[in-house]
Amino acid sequence: MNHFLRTASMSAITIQQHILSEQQRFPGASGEFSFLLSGITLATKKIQAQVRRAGLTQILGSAGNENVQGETQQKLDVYANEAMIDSLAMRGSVGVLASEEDEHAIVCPNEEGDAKYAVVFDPLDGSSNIDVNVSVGTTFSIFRRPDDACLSDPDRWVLQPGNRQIAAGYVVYGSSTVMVYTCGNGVHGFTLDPNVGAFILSHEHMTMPRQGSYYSVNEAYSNDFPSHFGDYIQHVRNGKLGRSYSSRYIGSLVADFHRTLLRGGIFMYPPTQTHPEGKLRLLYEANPIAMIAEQAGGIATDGSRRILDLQPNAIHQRTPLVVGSEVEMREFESNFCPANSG
Ligand code: P6P
Repeated sequence: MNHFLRTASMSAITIQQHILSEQQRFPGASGEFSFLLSGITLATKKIQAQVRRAGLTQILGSAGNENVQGETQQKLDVYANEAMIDSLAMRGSVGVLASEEDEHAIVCPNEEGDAKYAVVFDPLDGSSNIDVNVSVGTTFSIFRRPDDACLSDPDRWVLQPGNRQIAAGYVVYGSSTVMVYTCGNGVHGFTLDPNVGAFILSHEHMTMPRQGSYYSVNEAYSNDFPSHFGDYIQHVRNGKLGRSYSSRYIGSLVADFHRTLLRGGIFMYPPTQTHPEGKLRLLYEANPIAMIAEQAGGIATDGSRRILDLQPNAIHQRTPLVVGSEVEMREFESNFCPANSG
């Protein structure tokens, strides 16, 4: 094999190279946007290094306190949160951060006053699965500063509807570490090569199958769900969508959604008695997932309204989430959603 062929076969595309090519779509971004995204990739490499060693470094177990959600913070939650903040706060172009682990938005040091972006994230989603070695994930969502927003009112930077995200994505720490992101120009996946320490393009232009063969819901709460959700699940179970389905539920949103993105099907977290507004958080769980889903040809609602059109009023606001393939989602919307089916 001649040199060029050999080189070509080795020329993997790193996420940095891909981000730079995406950068061209943001005139005037002058490299700040790609620098911001590289801050996220750096943080997630640090997080995955700890997730991979959790059982070895006594990092398991709770940090002994609770986060704003009233959930016991795992030490890895704290580490992951600090990794994201440390990697993003000093990027210059970032003015405001909002994290699942912090009650209030974080204003970043910005002497020039020219910060353009806000980043919202869940540093380690599904962390209750850490000690049992089940996949967990990091989610992120990036907004431009609203024209009339200033750093004295940080909430204005992040309380934007998901349709204003300029980029969103997640990292799933599973059998391999995969980052999936979109800048509004399709969905692309990168697998971390631990030998090189780089995210390498492994899934270009990801599209969700029009129909899958999995439904994903915590069936322990079936008696709690509004009846149309249970009716729909029974409809799917009875083969009314033209095929048999399997149930898959990991209890880690990023992992459950990643399977739905790759294999199709439907994921549902309906309202329950414990969480009548839904359990999942709009800003840093539903919104990034919904942007990825729509960019890949899927659909994401709160059971009746498009997730990306919801106007948030609070950073930790919760929402029901129904997300998945076109066939399953249209069937739910047309024949089971009270708002549409009359
Ligand atoms: P349940 C993890 O705590 C999380 O926020 C999501 O990652 C996951 O989809 C959901 O909660 C699981 O909730 O009530 O089924 O355990």
